[in-house]
Amino acid sequence: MNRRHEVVKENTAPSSVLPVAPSRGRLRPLGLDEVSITGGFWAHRRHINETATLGHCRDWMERVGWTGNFRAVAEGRVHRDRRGREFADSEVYKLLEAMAWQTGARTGTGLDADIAALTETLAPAQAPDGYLNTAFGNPGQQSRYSDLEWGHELYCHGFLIQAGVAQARARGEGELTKIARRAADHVCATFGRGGIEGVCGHPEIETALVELARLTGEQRYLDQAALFVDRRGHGTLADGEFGRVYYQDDLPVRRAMVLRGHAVRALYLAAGAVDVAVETGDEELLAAVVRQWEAGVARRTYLTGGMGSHHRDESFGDDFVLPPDRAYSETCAGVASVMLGWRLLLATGEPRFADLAERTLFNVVATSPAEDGRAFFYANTLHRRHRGGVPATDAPSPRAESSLRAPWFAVSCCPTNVARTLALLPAYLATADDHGVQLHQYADARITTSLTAGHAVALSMRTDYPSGGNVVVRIDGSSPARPWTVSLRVPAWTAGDTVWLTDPDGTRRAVAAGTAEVTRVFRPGDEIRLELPVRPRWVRADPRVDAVRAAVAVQRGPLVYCAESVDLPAGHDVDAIRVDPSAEPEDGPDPAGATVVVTGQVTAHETKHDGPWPYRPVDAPAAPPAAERTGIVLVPYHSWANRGPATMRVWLPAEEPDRPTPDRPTPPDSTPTAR
Ligand code: FUB
Ligand code: ZN
Repeated sequence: MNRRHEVVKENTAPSSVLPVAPSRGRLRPLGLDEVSITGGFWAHRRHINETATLGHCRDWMERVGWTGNFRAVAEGRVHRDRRGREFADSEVYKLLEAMAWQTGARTGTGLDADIAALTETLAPAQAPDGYLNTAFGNPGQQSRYSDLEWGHELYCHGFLIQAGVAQARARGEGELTKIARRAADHVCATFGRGGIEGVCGHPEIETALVELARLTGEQRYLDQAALFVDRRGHGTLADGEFGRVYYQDDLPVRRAMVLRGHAVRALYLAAGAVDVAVETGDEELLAAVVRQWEAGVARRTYLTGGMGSHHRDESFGDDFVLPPDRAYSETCAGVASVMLGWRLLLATGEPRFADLAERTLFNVVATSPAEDGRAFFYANTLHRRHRGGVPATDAPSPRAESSLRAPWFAVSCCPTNVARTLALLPAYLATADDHGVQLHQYADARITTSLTAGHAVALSMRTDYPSGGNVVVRIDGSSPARPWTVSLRVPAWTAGDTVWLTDPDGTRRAVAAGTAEVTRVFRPGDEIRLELPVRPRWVRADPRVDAVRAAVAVQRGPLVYCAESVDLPAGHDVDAIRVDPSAEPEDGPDPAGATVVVTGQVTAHETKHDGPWPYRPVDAPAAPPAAERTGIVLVPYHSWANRGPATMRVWLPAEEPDRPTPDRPTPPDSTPTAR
């Protein structure tokens, strides 16, 4: 038994508007009625999400026929008229979930009518026994559960259930919740003991059933989720094109050592396994997921937090197989990684889970949507070699095409996943326990909660993060006056720099990466100041990440930066950049963090110097001749491709040590071949 991951505390007084509501854990989540984001980076994106993305998704789903599929079922013509991939129903459910959380955050109350209209559309398609799917089981279609490997029926039911839970938590049980419960009852009746002894090719139902159990208090939903988790890994799914590892059916969850197979599948499964482990007190299962997370993060994760390096099967690569130009890093995998990290953080209280979530939120989730919230990256490459075409605006794009975000995809799982994540984002900022409030992510925000019955606290954060690193936490209220603790995550990216924390009495002390705490009888107006050293820094990869061995990247606070061809002189390209890592990267002109400038060379169209063979003996002279050294502008990775077609790279090749540069000639006694 791993004591470190023991779930120690019963959660007794949760808010009602909780995306994830474990009954036990180290930390108690706060609801969307307890935390609000009031300004800054995320407030802006949440506003765009609410005012543009939600409607955009709803309109596209109508346009491509995915909402119409439900009408086609009700009218008995779905076998003829159905549109979209087998999992298209799930996008309607994810949109409903996003809308529901937005209403829970009290800003999106105008969405109630949209939720009602969409619910009315799908309700008549539900069979009397609760089954609801537009691709299977209706007259003229393949029979129910005849293709567990690829059919996604349980996956779709899972998202339906999550939407129903979101409605219940945000606005109280409504029609959508009732539909979701009927679907869950059907799943339990069909896949429970004595039923079909199978699992879905795409995990998702597990986490949904646990959340429904948490909502309703009904044990059978939890039992069914636990059954699904334990059934996986025993080869009930066919050994298909990508092997059973693709759907994590190669090994039981408890025995697996690392995140593997299809990235989104692996991460949803891991999230569901944590949910089951927490509710059943199964420390072995929790420890197994922590072990997989550790190995996956240490050896299979991009600098951006992105996961999954295989385009072919959207899967994790082997250890250290993280090629930047083939990074798949699907947006949904980023969303799923944040979901998993949140559950692990609640269960264990360890800040490392919030560290990765921060990295992933800023560099994957925030990267996907365009500035106007109406186009999205599906794959999040770290190196784009070709400018690519402009994606169609009147038809869905293939999933990973072009350097530009596309308005919609034939497989459009990512936009709705971004939408629901942004809608529930305030819930990821902070937690509480009997002793205080823990701040995990920094944003302008207001927090009000009760630590114990009768001990209400209120605080607010003001910050320019991530442009700057100053965070001011102000105590707005504490009643009655008694000691409690404010805990602040000190991000792992600060390692090596000094982080300062100033107490309300003005005492300033250095704090280390991890968690910093201030405990006292707070008075309204008390302030705690955290000074995070946000400055551009070079980063290198473990040498086993062969693909970027001779390259460096820039990180500034939690943000990863990239070179984009639109910032280079005409006729130059990102593939012709060589940087000098001995010269520190510097902030560009205001506004803070908008650009970073590094020193290096950019030769004009290096690829034009192609010879007949791309290799040369190491002692042969390098071609082309070195260019003048210059300042090279980098921009935050999340902002790339917002200025038209461009090439881009995160990892920048370092100047070759054996290549003379105009102002730094090779010393006469150097022995380049020995380096
Ligand atoms: O299979 C459903 C979703 O479509 C997956 O999660 C994504 O990777 C995409 O393939
Ligand atoms: Zn996706």
